[in-house]
Amino acid sequence: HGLTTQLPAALDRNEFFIEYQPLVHLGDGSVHGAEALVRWLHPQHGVLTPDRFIPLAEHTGLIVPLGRWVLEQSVRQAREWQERHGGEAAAVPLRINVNLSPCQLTHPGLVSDTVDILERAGLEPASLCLEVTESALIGADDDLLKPLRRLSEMGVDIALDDFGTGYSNLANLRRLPVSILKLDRSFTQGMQQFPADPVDLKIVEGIVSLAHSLDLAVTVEGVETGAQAEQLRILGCDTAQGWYYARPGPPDRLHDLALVDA
Ligand code: G
Ligand code: G
Ligand code: MN
Ligand code: NA
Repeated sequence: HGLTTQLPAALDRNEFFIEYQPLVHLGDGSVHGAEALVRWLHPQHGVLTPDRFIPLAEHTGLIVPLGRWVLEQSVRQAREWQERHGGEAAAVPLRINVNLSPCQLTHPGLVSDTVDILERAGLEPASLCLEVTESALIGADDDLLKPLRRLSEMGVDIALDDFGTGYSNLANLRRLPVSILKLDRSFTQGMQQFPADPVDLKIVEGIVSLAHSLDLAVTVEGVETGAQAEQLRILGCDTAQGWYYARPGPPDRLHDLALVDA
């Protein structure tokens, strides 16, 4: 594959960049933080989204240095937002969510790299959330969970991404070092009409109630309309992300959004 062989040079030449999509509190719409989403500005093909190259990077192992680069950029960006907002003086510092591939989980440098990156940027661990897909943790043994547990003990939040699309048994949640469920976009799609499909409502209601009883916060993805936001808010979801609030964009846009409701 052409793109696969071009990946290492692309990292050297700085062809990757990060867009940030805001996460908001469903209660009042205020900005909570942002998710970092990597893109590749390819010299011939233009902007490529992660579905085009993350699987290739995972296959070749380049995801480890690429993921470290994404983490470092995003953590520095979060620190910069916080400083422009008054740093630790801000009531609630803006947070940053970064996606982790399964290969990064098994890489022995994960914990030390993360600690290093946070320290060098001067960002509190509690301002970082690492997103791991539900499928990456299905059947995870203790060796796989150990680094996540260490990060969680340091104060880093771990979110279970695309929740509801895997086959994980809900009782299994208790043994995962996870503090946030990111409800998959497919559930949000079921809230498109008002009132929403009663079965979808029951399912989301059940997930939210289980999550809260286990002290997990619930983030919803793919919110595209006000009706979806309102129904998910009534169901007790905590934070949301989607085109209704903002598409992924450059870092300064998040700063502007956060200032508007500050
Ligand atoms: O909006 P977008 O097409 O960027 O996101 C597609 C998917 O790519 C997301 O679901 C996300 O999980 C994944 N993704 C985006 N950025 C990264 C990244 O830096 N690392 C990894 N591993 N996955 C990412
Ligand atoms: O990590 P994850 O796969 O959840 O990344 C989020 C993905 O969802 C990205 O590809 C992002 O561009 C996309 N996305 C974000 N908001 C919306 C939305 O409101 N609707 C849809 N259809 N996709 C969205
Ligand atoms: Mn994600
Ligand atoms: Na997701």
